[in-house]
Amino acid sequence: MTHEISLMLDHVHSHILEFYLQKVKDKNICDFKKSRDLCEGDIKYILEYLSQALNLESPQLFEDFTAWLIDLLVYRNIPMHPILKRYQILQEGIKTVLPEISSGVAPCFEEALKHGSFVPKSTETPILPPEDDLLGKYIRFVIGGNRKARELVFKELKKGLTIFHVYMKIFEPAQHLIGRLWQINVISAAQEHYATVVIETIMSELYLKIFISEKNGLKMASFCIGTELHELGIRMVTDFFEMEGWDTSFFGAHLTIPDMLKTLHEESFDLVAISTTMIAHLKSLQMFIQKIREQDFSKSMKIIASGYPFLVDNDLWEKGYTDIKAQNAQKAIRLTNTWFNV
Ligand code: B12
Repeated sequence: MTHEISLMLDHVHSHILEFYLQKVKDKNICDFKKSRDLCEGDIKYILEYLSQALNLESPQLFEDFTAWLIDLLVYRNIPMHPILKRYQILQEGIKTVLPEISSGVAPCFEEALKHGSFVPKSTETPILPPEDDLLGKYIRFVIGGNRKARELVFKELKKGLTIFHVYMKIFEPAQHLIGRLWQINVISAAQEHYATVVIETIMSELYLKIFISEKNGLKMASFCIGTELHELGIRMVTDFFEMEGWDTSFFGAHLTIPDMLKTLHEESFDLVAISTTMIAHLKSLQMFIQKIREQDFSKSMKIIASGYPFLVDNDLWEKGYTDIKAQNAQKAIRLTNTWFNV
């Protein structure tokens, strides 16, 4: 039902936007002349997330987005009042342009406004792990732009630390913490980018250790969906499959659906793994999976999808996304190996 509401909302998107901009101008909510584009951009963004949440009947997705947005703005000293106002005008706009969907949309706004999501989750700077801890050292080097981050990882690998440990106990928590520090305006986007590049470099160097496992005869392809740029997670998942004996191909981000289908068509993969971090890409993910399922070549192929939105709403797996419900690489490997009798 809310899937139809999402389609209707998309259809009248430009009218709601017009209503919104007019109201903002009339009520002089922001310096409209100066910030028209910003205003338009923001509201398009909000509408996109609202539509994604409606499409999947998942108000939690909109609530999660709202909480994230509030944190982001508050830490940049942008007061919360105009944001609240924006949501109100948006609701008013939907009611005016398409009154028949207004009650269907309401639960999303209600969910977003309850749980105190209009209050930042925490106003404290997250505490870095202790300085003498491996993760603590690594993260300090990375934030400081210090090349010792790479050295540290290789020294520990030499001492016997596993790639699994490096990925899951250093890289993943460090990246999540770095993301939070960027969100609350403690570190810059450039520092965040540097952290990613450090990991990408190390991961490439590790290929010599990863691509040596005995093969089990199964092939896996992995992608990020659409314009999703968060590649590291699915790249790590792919490496774990490779180390488990799968013959893997990591295709990364920014391929169109026809390109991805062509790739799957050309080689016979047993498994396709797809990742999305941004809630905004869930519709593309749904479309891609639907297209794969329509192809003859997919009859014997298994599909797994995961990433951040699946952790926000655990029910997403049941909404036609995936053959195997696995939120992490280990579970995905265990379940697919069982499925293929490995
Ligand atoms: C690095 C980073 C980037 C890099 C990505 C570079 C790259 N090559 O990957 C760049 C700079 C491109 C980027 C851009 C953006 N980012 Co960013 N980014 C991050 C950051 C800091 C780290 C991501 C990462 O490397 N994670 C490490 C991996 C190992 O963890 P993971 O992704 O969770 O993956 C694990 C699991 O989820 C799981 N998994 C994932 N996929 C799959 C699939 C399958 C099948 C399975 C089984 C498991 C699985 O397994 C993985 C391993 O355990 C995160 C912070 C965070 N909390 O994630 C923000 C973050 C994700 N980004 C964010 C934002 C907002 C953006 C931008 C919109 C910023 C902007 N203003 O432009 C853009 C959007 C780009 C886009 N269109 O996708 C927000 C998202 C907030 C939200 N709730 O929507 C975050 C959370 C930062 C924050 N705290 O605000 N980002």
